[in-house]
Amino acid sequence: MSYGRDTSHALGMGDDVSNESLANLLKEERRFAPPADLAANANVTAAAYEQAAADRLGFWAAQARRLTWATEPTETLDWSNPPFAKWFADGKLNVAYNCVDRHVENGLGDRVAIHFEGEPGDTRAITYAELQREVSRAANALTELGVAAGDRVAIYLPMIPEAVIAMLACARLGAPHSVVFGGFSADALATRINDADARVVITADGGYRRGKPSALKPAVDEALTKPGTENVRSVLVVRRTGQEDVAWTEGRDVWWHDIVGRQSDTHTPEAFDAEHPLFILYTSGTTGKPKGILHTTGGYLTQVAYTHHAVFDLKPETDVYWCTADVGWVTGHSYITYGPLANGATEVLYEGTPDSPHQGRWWEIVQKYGVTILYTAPTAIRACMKWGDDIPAKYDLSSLRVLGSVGEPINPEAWMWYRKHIGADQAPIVDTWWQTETGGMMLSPLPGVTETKPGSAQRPLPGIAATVVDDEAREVPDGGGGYLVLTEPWPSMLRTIWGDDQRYLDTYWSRFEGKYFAGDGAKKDEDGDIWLLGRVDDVMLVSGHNISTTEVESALVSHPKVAEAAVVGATDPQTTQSICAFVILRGSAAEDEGLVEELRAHVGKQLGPIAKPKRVLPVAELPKTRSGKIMRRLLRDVAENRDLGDVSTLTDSGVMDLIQAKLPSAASED
Ligand code: 6R9
Repeated sequence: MSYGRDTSHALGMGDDVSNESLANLLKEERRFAPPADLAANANVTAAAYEQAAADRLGFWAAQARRLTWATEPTETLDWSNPPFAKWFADGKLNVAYNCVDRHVENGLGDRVAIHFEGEPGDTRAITYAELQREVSRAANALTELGVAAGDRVAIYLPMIPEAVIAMLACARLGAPHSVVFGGFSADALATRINDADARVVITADGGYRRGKPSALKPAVDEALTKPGTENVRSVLVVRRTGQEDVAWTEGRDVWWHDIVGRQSDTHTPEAFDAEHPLFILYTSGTTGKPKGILHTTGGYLTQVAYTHHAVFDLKPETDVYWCTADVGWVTGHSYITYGPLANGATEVLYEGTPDSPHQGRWWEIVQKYGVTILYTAPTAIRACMKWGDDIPAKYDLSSLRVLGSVGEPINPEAWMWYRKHIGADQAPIVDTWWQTETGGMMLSPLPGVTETKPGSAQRPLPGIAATVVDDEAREVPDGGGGYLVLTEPWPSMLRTIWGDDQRYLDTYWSRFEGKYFAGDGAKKDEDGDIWLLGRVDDVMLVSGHNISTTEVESALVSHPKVAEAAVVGATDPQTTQSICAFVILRGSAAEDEGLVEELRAHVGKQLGPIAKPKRVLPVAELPKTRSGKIMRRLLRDVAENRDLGDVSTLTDSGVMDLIQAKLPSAASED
């Protein structure tokens, strides 16, 4: 198993470039204490760290009591066959019952679970009582289609309530779901259907994107012509756009409103073992076939419910929570569907993009519903920065009290913008580090406890054990850099890669013995707070120095003319690799002669001459995944004049044509 190039003096270990840059990032000593009223009423205080440190398993056993169990677990962790964990193994529960029915039984049936805002402006408020009826009907319909516990169901839907309802209906039946992002191609869908051997696909005629209906069903039809998808016997189709030209395969395709509509709205949930599979979610990674990350029920639900309660300080009676993620991303699974609903939250679900029909759409939604907790990704924050401060300023955002970030390291500049222009210089920002594989949040500030620092995910949450190690697995001292590892099992950890235990061992557990290797570079500052530096695979090697993509990108974004940046190392005969930067300029900035030099000089000043990009290319867009992560692999292909590799997980494939078209002129600037 290879982890690419040796990164031994990696990511700042004795490397003057990175140490200097961290000093730069911290030079203003910007720290923000929690607001006093939030701290005084916080769900979780500093005592949680002590309790968890004194008795980690006891701490998680106590968190498991947030759930309603049909059979209470007596065992917490079975780690007798590492790294194959069993949490709460002798307990039994039903996940959908925990997310829906128990709230109705507790007298909260009239509470709104979901405020749905469709892209065209249609709305729907779904109470917990209605959600219970909808989920029951859907579960009855799936049963009629022959779905039984253990059968896999693929879900390929836009961001509409049926996506959440379908997930919960599967969970209710113990049928693991595999949600495939609606932006993925027919090929990507077919690969995932095949790998999970799905029996039913739930889709829609289409969804709305930028004001227009965009068809989904044709991709399902195409996927099902591909080898390995023969076992799909039914396709359940939600009517969302009402397009007239929906192709139909008799005997296989059924309308959701027909079959779900005619079911009974009651359904008795069955309790399943805590280790019963809940879902498979595919992560693409940089090479090889997608990995089907397997999550189970009891431990997963415990950790997502606890972290949603602790990190967002959720007060379900008064808060209105909004996570802008797509349900096809793990963030949508854990922090739209399972965590918030297990906690009885009221949440917003929005179908569209932030700039449709105008660039104030998100802030209009915050104002309309009085959103108090907002959870989004750095890529979206940088896009809003690019559009200008005057846009959010037009709306009343005073309801917001906690702001979250996830998906990438958040550049200090974007963090400060988020705090000032969205959080009124008041709301704490929780920068949450975690992965599809971790299932739930792992590192994050606590909003009522932590003094936050722009750009740092800071500390492992209570009950989580993480650190930074060097190439020899030695924990680095404060001020040192290396690899982020998780040193103890955690309840919402992946259990394996679907159908491939060996790959699970090789990918995550073989690099450092007994430790989970996350694949991210990280650094500890002088206080022991952790700063994420990007994927280890993306680290650049320039004249013998390892340079982190995150640091060069943050330096670029700290220039007033830059809204967003992506850097890659391109093969270079003199220096092994040279840094090639792709930048998106802020609203008013012009792409003039001197700009490229200005930006190179700015990075040189911030990080040292070695980190100066050799090339700087202003572009209109960057290639992104469903979660807004920049696909640096594709940019590397462009920078090295290669044909593009697999683009099937790109949200907008036209972006690459635009970028390639830029290249000849830019290259001649060298
Ligand atoms: C939840 C999610 C996981 C990778 C992870 C890391 C990056 C996520 C981050 C972050 C720095 C944060 N990442 N959150 N990096 N700070 N707060 O994103 O899952 O799509 O599987 O990606 O995302 O590189 O390893 P997933």
